[in-house]
Amino acid sequence: MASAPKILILNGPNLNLLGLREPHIYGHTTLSDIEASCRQHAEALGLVVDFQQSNSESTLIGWIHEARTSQDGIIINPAAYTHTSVAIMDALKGVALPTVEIHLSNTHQREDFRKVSYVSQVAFGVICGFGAQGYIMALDAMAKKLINEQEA
Ligand code: CA2
Repeated sequence: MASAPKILILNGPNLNLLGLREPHIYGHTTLSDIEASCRQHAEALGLVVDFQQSNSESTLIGWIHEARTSQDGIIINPAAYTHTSVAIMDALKGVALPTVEIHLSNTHQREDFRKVSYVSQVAFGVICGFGAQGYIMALDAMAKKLINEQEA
């Protein structure tokens, strides 16, 4: 890959409320804080990021489709759609880009319905329970896949 790999970072419904509500579950970091640290870390890794959030399943699917020809990988926190959306799973499968699924909380320690993820079936890795640090870990995993593994 000659130019810097491009990574789409997608955030699902209600993640725009991060840091503003329910800090006992999701912490005090806002989504803007996460975006800033992703941009800084991506630059250090030699990646370019497009960071987006939507409360609409349709909008998220549209961005996934657009990524097929414009991005090299997808990092996604599908939020509640993780547990419900066959449509997002199908879209990710359809574009066939390397995908990492992330969650701020440890979904396996929470309600039973959060233990099911449609997206995990089409992700090469899943990170959960590390808070905002999970986004940085996902960028590291993506850099290893897209840069280091090409050179090996
Ligand atoms: O732990 C995660 O990252 C989740 O994807 C967050 C989702 C939840 O439905 C998933 O099961 C796990 C919820 C995102 C909502 O974020 C809020 C943040 C502050 C206040 C209210 C909601």
